[in-house]
Amino acid sequence: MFARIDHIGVAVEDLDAALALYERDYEMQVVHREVVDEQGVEAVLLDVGENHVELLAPLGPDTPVGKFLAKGGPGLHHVAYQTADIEAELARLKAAGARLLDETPRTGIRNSRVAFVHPKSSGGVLTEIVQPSH
Ligand code: CMX
Repeated sequence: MFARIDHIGVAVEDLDAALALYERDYEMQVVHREVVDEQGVEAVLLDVGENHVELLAPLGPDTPVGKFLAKGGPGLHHVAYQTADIEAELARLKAAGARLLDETPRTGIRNSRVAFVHPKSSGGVLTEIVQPSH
């Protein structure tokens, strides 16, 4: 079962320009910034209560976020749900017919374990399952 929304991922062209909106105008606090090579992004996490907004800038055009920006420009990229047992979630979703982009978890931000479900099998919403490292 999903415990809660972990974060909402937002694709941006320029992290520092995006921070002018999220940090200065929305007054959200930056809690983490990291280059996640395995996902082809530089990401910034901002606190919103117990959840986060994750700003995502691509490391290059031939990355998931780079292609997304080229196709439609900046905007909502994915929703991430948190779980304490990602293998169990993936097995359950696979049995339910979900199109898993990752059959086994990959390394995500802050050393979390993550896996994605294709938007075509989740109502048009790219969906991430996250198991935090702690
Ligand atoms: N949300 C909703 N729909 C999306 C989407 C998104 N983020 N990205 C692509 N799509 C849609 C496209 O618009 C396209 O739809 P149409 O066929 O109707 O035009 C379709 O999905 C394309 O699917 P595809 O050809 O299988 O794949 P793409 O090469 O466009 O890649 C995806 C899309 C989701 C498979 C790829 O981005 C992926 O593997 N994502 C998972 C990893 C990821 O996104 N990492 C970055 C975030 C990392 C992090 O959070 O740390």
